Amino acid sequence: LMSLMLKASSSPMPLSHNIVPRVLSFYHHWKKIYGATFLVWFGPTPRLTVSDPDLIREIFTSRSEFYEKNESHPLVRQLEGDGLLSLKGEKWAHHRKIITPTFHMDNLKLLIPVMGKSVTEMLEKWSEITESGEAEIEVSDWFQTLTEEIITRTAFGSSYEDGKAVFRLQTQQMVYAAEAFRKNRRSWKLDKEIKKSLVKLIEHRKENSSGDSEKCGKSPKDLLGLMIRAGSSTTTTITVQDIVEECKSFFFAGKQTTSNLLTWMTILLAMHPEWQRRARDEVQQVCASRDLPSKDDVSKLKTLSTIVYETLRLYPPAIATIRRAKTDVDLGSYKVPRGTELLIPILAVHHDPGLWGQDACEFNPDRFSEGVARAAKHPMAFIPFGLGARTCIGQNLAILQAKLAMAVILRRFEFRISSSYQHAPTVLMLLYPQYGAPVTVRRWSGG
Ligand code: MNH
Repeated sequence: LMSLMLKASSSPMPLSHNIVPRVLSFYHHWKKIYGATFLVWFGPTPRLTVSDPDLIREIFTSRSEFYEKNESHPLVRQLEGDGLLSLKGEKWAHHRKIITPTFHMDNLKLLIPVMGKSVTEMLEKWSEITESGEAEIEVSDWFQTLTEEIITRTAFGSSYEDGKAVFRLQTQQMVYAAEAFRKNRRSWKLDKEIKKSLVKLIEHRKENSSGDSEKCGKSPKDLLGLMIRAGSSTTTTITVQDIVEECKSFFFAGKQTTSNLLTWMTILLAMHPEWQRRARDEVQQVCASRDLPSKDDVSKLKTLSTIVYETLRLYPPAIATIRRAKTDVDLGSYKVPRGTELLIPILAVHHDPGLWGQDACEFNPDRFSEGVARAAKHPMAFIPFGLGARTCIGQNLAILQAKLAMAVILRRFEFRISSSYQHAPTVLMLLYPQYGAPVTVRRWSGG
């Protein structure tokens, strides 16, 4: 390992803060020697890195019954809660079934006005800032506020105000945890407070739940409502504690991921003005005089879709995921002993020239013009949300949100990358720009 690291660090590539080429150079180096699947000892645990898409398919879908999720680091587990992200077996299946309706497109589309309102409010503030021309803003901060708003709505629906207060605490908890990965007493203390507040919120909603039953068909199904209803039916068992954990899980999984997507998308469009123009032209044409794109408009924004996908390919917020072999199992021609961890290096698969061609590291949304399945040489080469039964439950929400927000932004603003921007994708759980995303915006009013 040491010699590989030295070799990589003395490569002609300038040593930058950009971890992407560094991760990729290790990966390509090992792959050249050992092939697409190789073993790395991760402390005491043998961990197989699997980047062959045929084997990825086995793990995620065709033979997924032989694999399970691994346990997160205790601090991550505390942040993410014992919810969908980390549950296993029957309890996972039970919760997944209850929560799935939250993410049906018919339900999500009811959120469009809410999303539109949040984006519009954000842009009104941008308008004030750019009153006298252009202004530099830190887009990742703005997008976090935006995605927090949406995730709070999808989780808590009519209990939005109380939910917002709890999620504000959870944001603080993440800051504490990130600041002091080892000395995290404050994070544990706050965890108690968050859970206490959630219990109170849930009890309150239960008492007042007659008003938001399924009868009022127009109000979106939120996680909380669905879980409370499931918990009070006679055939299912969901405790208040379970609901608490799912709320935490939701926020953890849904806020930063989507704001990172929006942030990378903005960076890429700021650096590729020709694509920004193409996307804006499309929005103008599709939305015509409608200020807020409708659900149908959103699905017609094809160029914008390819931009979202290409962003997720180059900068997948989750750069890897891990499974563990539940029993001794054959993986392709490998005999994998029980307990082995399998790392699926999403970032590396997304940059593999064998799958994506020699321009694998370049931004070219056109590669998605024939759809996601045909963008690469293998349909399993694009896996920003994982695959199979445990694929991301929030992917439609994330994509809808990203397209809607960007469509509204493009109609009112143009932007370029600030001269103070330093390209440094780095990982702290997720892939994010280490020195932020300063972008210079100015109002756009037709061209
Ligand atoms: Mn999401 C699982 C990435 C947005 C809620 N998410 C996953 C997985 C990936 C992922 C990868 C699968 C992990 C694995 O197989 O080990 N998620 C993303 C990305 C975005 C995202 C890249 C945005 C961009 N996720 C969201 C949003 C929500 C959400 C938004 C919720 C509102 N994700 C989840 C949940 C799971 C998950 C819940 C776990 C699902 C399960 O295991 O049943």
